[in-house]
Amino acid sequence: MVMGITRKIIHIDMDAFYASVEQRDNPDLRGKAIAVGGSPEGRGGVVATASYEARQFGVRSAMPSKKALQLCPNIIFVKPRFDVYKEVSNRVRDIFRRYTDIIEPLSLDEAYLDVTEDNQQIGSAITIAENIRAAIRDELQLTASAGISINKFVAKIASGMKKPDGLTFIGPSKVEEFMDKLEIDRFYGVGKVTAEKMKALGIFTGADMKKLTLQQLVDHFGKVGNFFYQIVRGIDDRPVEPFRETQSIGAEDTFQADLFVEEELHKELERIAVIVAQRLDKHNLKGRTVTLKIKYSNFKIITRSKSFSEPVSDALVITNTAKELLEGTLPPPRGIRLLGISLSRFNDGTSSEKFDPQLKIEF
Ligand code: DCP
Ligand code: MG
Repeated sequence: MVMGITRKIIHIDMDAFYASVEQRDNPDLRGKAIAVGGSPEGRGGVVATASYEARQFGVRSAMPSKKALQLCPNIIFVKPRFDVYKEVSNRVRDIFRRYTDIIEPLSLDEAYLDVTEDNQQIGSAITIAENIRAAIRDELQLTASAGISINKFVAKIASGMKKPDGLTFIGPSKVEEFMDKLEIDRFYGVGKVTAEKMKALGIFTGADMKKLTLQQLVDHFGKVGNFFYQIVRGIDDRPVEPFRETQSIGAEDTFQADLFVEEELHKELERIAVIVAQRLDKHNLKGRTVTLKIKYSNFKIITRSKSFSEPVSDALVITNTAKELLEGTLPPPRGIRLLGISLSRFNDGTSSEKFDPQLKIEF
């Protein structure tokens, strides 16, 4: 692809993925409020995802099952079947491959596709996205939503706009207006803390952000300020990267007040470990190395790691390892502002799909 050409990027995201697969495979669950994951008594565990019927009651991903049960007393909890989701995910990727080889999966249920030049010379990204959605519906009895635009950032947000079973196209001439109106909470990659900081600065939308100079954005937000500067102007040159290897998966949290007490730190680690375990599940990954990150009140950051001979992904193992790593740093020299846990050194079971550079060159 020659730089400068307007790219055609599609982002596809399956609708209520795990829950839809369960409803597809078990007719008794169709039309019903279901949650995949969590425990039936509402004791412990969190919801991986909920059917759209359950979402009407406010049930959401990552919600404790206890809360889900309160919101929706008739909810049915279903045990996840990750091997089935992985298989469906592979079938969806086979469908993508009919149209392009430039596919970047973000998780089992979503991927970017670059169809600037598609394999069938269809030309229209909208037609390709509709064909893909139809194939997923006809061949897999599932629905997916699509976002189409000139870059990854806009395509990804667009795919969420008409969920479920929707398609949203943001054409080249509409991108800047789209970004102007976009609320910063919906910016992909902007977490709660950053969002609060932006609001305190009077930045609520892309248009607000555009009023800041590059220097101001970098001063306030560091390196990512560069990205913000570009993205509000509709510029996102990140390529769709096929076979990009995930290096690490983790989660971290900045606390309202600095923490000192071991019990409190343990509670936070337990919470963060559950999120990490969920993310690993979602990506079907296990890691050999667990890393604990600690940021102190003076912004000094330290990390401590432990490696296992076998890859791990279990929340309890991650929690205990993180606690053990924390132990070695106690008592804290000063208040702890942030804790993070990540896993790396995966064997992701997809190594057979690993990139063969020779395949890429076509003359
Ligand atoms: N998932 C999870 N834990 C989370 C979020 C997601 O285990 N906190 C899993 C279950 C989802 C799948 O990943 O089915 C895909 O995540 P999405 O965020 O795309 O959510 P869904 O596909 O379930 O719903 P949507 O229709 O909103 O895309
Ligand atoms: Mg989805």
